[in-house]
Amino acid sequence: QRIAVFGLGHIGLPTAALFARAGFKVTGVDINPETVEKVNIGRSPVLEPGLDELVAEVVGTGNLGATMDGERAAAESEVMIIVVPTPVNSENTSDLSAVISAAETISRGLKKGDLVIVESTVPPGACQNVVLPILEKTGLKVSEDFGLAYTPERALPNNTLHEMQNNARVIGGADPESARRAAALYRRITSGEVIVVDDLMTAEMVKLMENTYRDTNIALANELAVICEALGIDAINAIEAANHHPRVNIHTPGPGVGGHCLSIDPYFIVEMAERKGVPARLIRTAREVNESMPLHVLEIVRETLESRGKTLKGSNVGILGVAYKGDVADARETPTRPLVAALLSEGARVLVNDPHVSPEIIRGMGVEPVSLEEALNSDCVVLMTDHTEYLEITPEMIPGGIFICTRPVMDPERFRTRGITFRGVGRP
Ligand code: SAJ
Repeated sequence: QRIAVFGLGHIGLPTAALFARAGFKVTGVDINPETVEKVNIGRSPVLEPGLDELVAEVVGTGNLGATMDGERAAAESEVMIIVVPTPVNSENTSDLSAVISAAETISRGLKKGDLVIVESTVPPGACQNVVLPILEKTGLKVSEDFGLAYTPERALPNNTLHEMQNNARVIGGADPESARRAAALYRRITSGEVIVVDDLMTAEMVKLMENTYRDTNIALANELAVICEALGIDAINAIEAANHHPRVNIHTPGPGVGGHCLSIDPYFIVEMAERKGVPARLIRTAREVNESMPLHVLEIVRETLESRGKTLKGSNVGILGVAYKGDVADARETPTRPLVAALLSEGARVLVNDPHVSPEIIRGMGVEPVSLEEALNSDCVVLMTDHTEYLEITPEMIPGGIFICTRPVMDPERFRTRGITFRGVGRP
């Protein structure tokens, strides 16, 4: 069986490489010529542990190749997998243009007996109402002539290869045969449980429910943290104690929720709910709470500087971390971006450091990247990302005497006993 994977990003490339290692002939399709070129010389354009080695191996055996010619790849394959990005636009509604364009390309190579699988995160109903009509424009009929299935990827960035091979996988089909074929295929790359759900839309919803569960629970933790700050309670210690309850798992407060998934997927549910006249109040409010967190950090910085007789305007503020979470290079939807923008508009001098994120991305925020030492040498140091490198920071490394640690990764007492003003999200 030949497989064509449309989209060679964070999820598509590891998926293609794992199928290639399982013995399939896989063609990776991407619209970016640099991505195609890099994969074809056996290198991974995506930073992900183990992926470079795996791509080298399967390109070496000839089981994986990349191309920009999607129509031909579709014509030469029996299985086509769509793994392209689905961002939200400025009105927080889904932008399915990449999925539509991949489906159109596939339709030009679609044949009787083919199976089309969508992995991209989409609003419920998109496979049935957006992808299927494009494929059926060919005159071929789903279930009779070709199969269609949806299976969301749930691997965690930085642990993608391990999770892809071990996580449970949810599959929904346009019909039982489509689901069965897709399930048989994924059993070749994962030892996790393969769960076939009622239909395409159920599988689409499962993915969105998972990320909405996380986002909403993080919002609860963030709201509790802000309330605790006002009451003079250390929220981190309180949450730790509450989580000893056997049925309680309060999430970790922080500077906001970044990344391409948790901060976007809830909007797909909101969009479809509101179209049906259901308000999705809680989910929308959770987004608002999480999106307000960078400005809450700004207020902590302002208050702390003022308590030391300084103002935001004219102060040097060192920012540690641009990535949306520790030890990744990904800065999509990072809470650091709105914080930096707000600090700049308040007239602060902002010194941004991140050992993982590329200097171009930092320049895109309107600041020059600086060394860790320079960032630490500020009036106020704000830790935004829990990169391993930052865990080595000691009180002596903060000459300005103010440390705002927005992640619960440092012991406040260690800094306070050395005369440092230590604050953070949930730390009064
Ligand atoms: N965060 C908190 N508090 C927490 C947990 C996370 O503030 O208690 C923040 C993180 O710092 C980060 C953001 O939330 O900014 C998201 O981080 P994450 O590590 O929870 O998730 P992602 O976006 O890297 O990956 C998620 C995963 N989904 C779930 O855990 C439900 C992953 O399994 C999915 O495959 C991925 O989204 C995706 O592609 O949807």
